[in-house]
Amino acid sequence: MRREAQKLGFDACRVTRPDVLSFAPAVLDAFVAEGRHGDMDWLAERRDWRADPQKLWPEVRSIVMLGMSYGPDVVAVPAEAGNISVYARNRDYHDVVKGKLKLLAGALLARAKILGVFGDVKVFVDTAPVMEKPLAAAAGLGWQGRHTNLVSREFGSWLFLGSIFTTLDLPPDPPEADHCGSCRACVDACPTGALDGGKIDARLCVSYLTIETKAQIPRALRQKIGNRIYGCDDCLAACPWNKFAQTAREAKFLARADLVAPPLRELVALDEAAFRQKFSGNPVKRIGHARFLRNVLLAIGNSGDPSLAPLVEARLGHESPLVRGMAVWALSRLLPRDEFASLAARNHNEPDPDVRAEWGMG
Ligand code: B12
Ligand code: SF4
Ligand code: SF4
Repeated sequence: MRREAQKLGFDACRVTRPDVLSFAPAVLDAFVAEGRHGDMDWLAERRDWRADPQKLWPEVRSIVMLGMSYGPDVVAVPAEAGNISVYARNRDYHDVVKGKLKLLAGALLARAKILGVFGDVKVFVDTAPVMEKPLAAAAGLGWQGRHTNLVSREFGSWLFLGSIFTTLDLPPDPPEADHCGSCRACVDACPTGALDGGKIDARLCVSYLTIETKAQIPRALRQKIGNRIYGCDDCLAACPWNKFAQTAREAKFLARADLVAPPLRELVALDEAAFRQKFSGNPVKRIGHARFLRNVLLAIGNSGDPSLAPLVEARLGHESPLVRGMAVWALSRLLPRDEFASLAARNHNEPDPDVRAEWGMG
């Protein structure tokens, strides 16, 4: 199976049992009770399935955990451009990994059949309530670092995870030991202080703020987000184990040239159709045009470039209050105080209370 996995493009393939998450119910409950999941209600729901693969699928006997490297050749992006996180600079990994998981699962069943054993499979890549990181750690793909993601001695922090649940009895592999030692580089690198010793508060994480939340981004965090318009890599990039990482083998994960440092002035001008076309097959499309504009306007507000103000003003009439509100905030940062005040006076009939507050209208 490992040879087949390697041929399909997986970089790591190991097996664990479905009963290895005994600690997970308490951890998940605490995570949700503390509100660390923010508005990701889907994390609070079906916690029993997430914490126990046998509740998700009672027939499961073994779990094959797969890792696929998306090691970048460039991480840093110039401050005047939009920063799309490494994982989202080309094709959506859900599509790429899932296709390969299905092929590998088919090969696994075919091999078993030759030996006279019949089984069943289900494949997941962040498509069901499955705790992929602790399962991967139990299978020995790596360990959960202080940034909470799986770190591998061979691939650093740049591994996508996926799983094959099967009714077949496969011999499990031993787990990997924790190799963080006294390092805290990821915790210190986080721009918003979202990490505390192996735990994350998603509400503070730039990835959550720019990808998951459908709400407005809190004012107190906006400057810290800088030019990040989709996700964040700071904690992953800080990890010393990345020195062993290689550039992704899968061409669909190599960065598209136009997505490495896209100029903010081009992004803010995209209309809905152009947005859909540019991000077709790419993860960014998942947040939709309005939230994308919210993020781009935030980055423009942090750009210090007043020549972008007219493009921002053009968004004051957008139908979404998320966009209008962030446009107001960006203008408050780019325009001289008197110009901003006279613009506010001209927009006195803004209907949304949150956007009125951004104008300082109370
Ligand atoms: C929800 C989610 C998010 C949320 C929350 C992140 C999080 N850490 O949970 C947000 C939107 C913030 C997010 C961001 C990112 N994500 Co995400 N995300 C997920 C998802 C869907 C579920 C994760 C989950 O179960 N969280 C719930 C918490 C409770 O789990 P946990 O962090 O593992 O908690 C453990 C520890 O904190 C610890 N712990 C906590 N409290 C306590 C207390 C005690 C007593 C003990 C012992 C332990 C303990 O134990 C917990 C369980 O093991 C997974 C896919 C999946 N289905 O698993 C992808 C996944 C984790 N994400 C992934 C990626 C790539 C990212 C980003 C890098 C994307 C980006 N560039 O922007 C960032 C990284 C941010 C970060 N530092 O985590 C990858 C990670 C791959 C890897 N190598 O690990 C995954 C696995 C998707 C995939 N299939 O590849 N993500
Ligand atoms: S992804 Fe960014 S904001 Fe989120 S925990 Fe990592 S460094 Fe912090
Ligand atoms: S940066 Fe350091 S603490 Fe964080 S995951 Fe990597 S080795 Fe562990």
